[in-house]
Amino acid sequence: MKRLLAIVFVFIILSAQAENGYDLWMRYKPVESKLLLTSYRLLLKQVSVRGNSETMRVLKEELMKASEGMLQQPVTFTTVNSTSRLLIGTRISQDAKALSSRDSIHEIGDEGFTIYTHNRTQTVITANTDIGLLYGVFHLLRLMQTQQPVEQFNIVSAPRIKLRLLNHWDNLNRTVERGYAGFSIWNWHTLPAYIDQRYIDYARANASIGINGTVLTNVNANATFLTKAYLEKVKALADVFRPYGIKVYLTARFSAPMEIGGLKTADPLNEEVRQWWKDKINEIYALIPDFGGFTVKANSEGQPGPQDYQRTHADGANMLADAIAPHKGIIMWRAFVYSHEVPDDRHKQAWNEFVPLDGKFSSNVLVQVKNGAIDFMPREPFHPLFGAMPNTPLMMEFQLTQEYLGQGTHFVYLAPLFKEVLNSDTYSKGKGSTVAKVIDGSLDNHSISGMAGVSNIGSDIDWTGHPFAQANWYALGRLSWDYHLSAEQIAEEWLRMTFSNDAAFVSDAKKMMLASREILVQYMNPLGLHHIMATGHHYGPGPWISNLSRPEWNPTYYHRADFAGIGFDRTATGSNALAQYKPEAAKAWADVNTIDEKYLLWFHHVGWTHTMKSGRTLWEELCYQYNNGVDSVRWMQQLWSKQKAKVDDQRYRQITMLLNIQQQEAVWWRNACLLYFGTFSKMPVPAKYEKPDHDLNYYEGLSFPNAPGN
Ligand code: BDP
Repeated sequence: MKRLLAIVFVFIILSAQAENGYDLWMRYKPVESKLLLTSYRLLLKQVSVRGNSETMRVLKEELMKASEGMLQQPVTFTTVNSTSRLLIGTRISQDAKALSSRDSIHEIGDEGFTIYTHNRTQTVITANTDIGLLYGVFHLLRLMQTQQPVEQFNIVSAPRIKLRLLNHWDNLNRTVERGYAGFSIWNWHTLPAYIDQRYIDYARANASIGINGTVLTNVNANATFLTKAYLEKVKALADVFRPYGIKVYLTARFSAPMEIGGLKTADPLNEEVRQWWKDKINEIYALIPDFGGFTVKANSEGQPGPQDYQRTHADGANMLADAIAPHKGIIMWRAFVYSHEVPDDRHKQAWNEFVPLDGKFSSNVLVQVKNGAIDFMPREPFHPLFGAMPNTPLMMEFQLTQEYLGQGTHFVYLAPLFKEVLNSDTYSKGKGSTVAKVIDGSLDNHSISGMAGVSNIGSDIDWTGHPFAQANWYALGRLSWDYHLSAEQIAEEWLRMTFSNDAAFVSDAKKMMLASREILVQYMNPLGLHHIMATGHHYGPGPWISNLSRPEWNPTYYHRADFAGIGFDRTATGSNALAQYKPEAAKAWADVNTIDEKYLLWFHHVGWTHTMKSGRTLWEELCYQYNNGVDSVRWMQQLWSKQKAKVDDQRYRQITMLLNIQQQEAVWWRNACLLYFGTFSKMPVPAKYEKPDHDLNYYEGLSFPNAPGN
């Protein structure tokens, strides 16, 4: 018996230490520095908290959890101020003068907070709402987790973007479209009666980074989610998320009035259809009074929509917007549209369809635009719609799940990609009209604004499959709160909280994170190549594929390799997609000799012997890029191997194995692409580079009928 107990005890200890990634960036590990420990303990010993809403309850729970973990000390909560070092409550002004000189409480809105030090002894977290306080507490905890001093605060923080959302592409049967981390975390079968602890931890994680909404369902929508039984399930989730400031949203299937409503049409101008949506929306709000609204994919990739009735996107969006307006809900109408019946360059189609509709959308509609004009590629120029629809609030859609960036196995930190897009200048109102200013509403004076990330979350124990993919979820939250944060700053925070405060580890791991996206571009889609993944599942290279029914689903459509050269001519001599940008923006890409070569083959069809800035020919440069990408993955492997003593064994091994896969796949990409493009360039790969271990036939013959996420 004793032995059994001992075994159980050892097991409990070991499993408590096991780092499987479930705790994300909220691990609350013991603070090692004695000095910091003393000051943190003093601060959290007794905390005065005013208010007793559900939000205040979860705020206290979080403080308790963090304090017990980091400081091995419980928190005593009181409502009296005098002896507490930390005061938390709405509109506390211990020091009214200091507050007003600090932009004041008035400017931080419904979600912002301030943290200030009063009389050198008290720390005050205050806000206009309890949610603001919760964000303030998470901010304070982040400072402690990353070992910052807590003696002197003067922080004012408010989100730059109003709707900070995750988009789950999750289906009724728990598969996740383009999901690489297991099944959906929503267990529709056991909802509403069973509340998985994951739902609560999901809410905590999101609140800790400022995410305030979640679209629960796939954009390729299923009308069943709008039936009574499923709305009860959605309500159960909404109830869990509410204290954390998170609203739920759904995707609306445009043909729902026919599929579940028994109507003969879904024409947005038909009275019965309009009434059906009004009734449905009223039903939703009776269950979920703070329901956020709908995301809609319509007339895109076979989805139903208003154009089925010769109506416009605006007709469709406004019909829903009018029905939801009395409840203050919003409609996020996606601009991801293209049609095989339109012979024009796919790059141009969204712009062609949406720009004429600018100003025609109701005031509670946002048009949701992917960051680039084609589709979540490793690198794309910014979408030409940004800056082209000043009378419509445009929101950003990024993809966290790495559909086209190595899926579940490649180490790719996406903040540099997000920042590259946000910092791009549209020139729509002169220099400095960045994409960030378009989407935060400041450029064109919009009062609603949004940023969404297509979720990379699934049922895997560590949520995202690849431990480093958690950083992409984290980065979306942090950047939608404040896009001025640098990719480096975000990486550093995340690493310290998720792995370790060890300076050498943070420095090495940060190097890997910051280089990782460029490395993937090199071994996958260098020099502006795009959409040359195998079709359907998008796993691995498939530049040779040309037999799909829709031309724009074929990689050959995008790279256009021939004996003369390679690349898509989108200048005036080609599709002229360039003309959709303001001339100042287009200028940077128009000339094959001056263009930033990162975008070269995106905009130009270039001869194989064209001289690049490096002095190499285009063919040599392509060979160099692919090989350098592979070498750089090997560099990542080496750098990671040095971290063994610095991180827990489980995640160390996990990442080691994943980097091995990434290395093999980078080699696969390089070999397949160079062998294939070489059939056009008719030039050999320079002898100094590694020889491919198979011929082109071998690579063309690989098939993956069960690749995930499809
Ligand atoms: C594509 C995905 C597809 C999505 C589509 C979308 O391959 O699964 O449904 O985007 O965003 O990239 O609607």
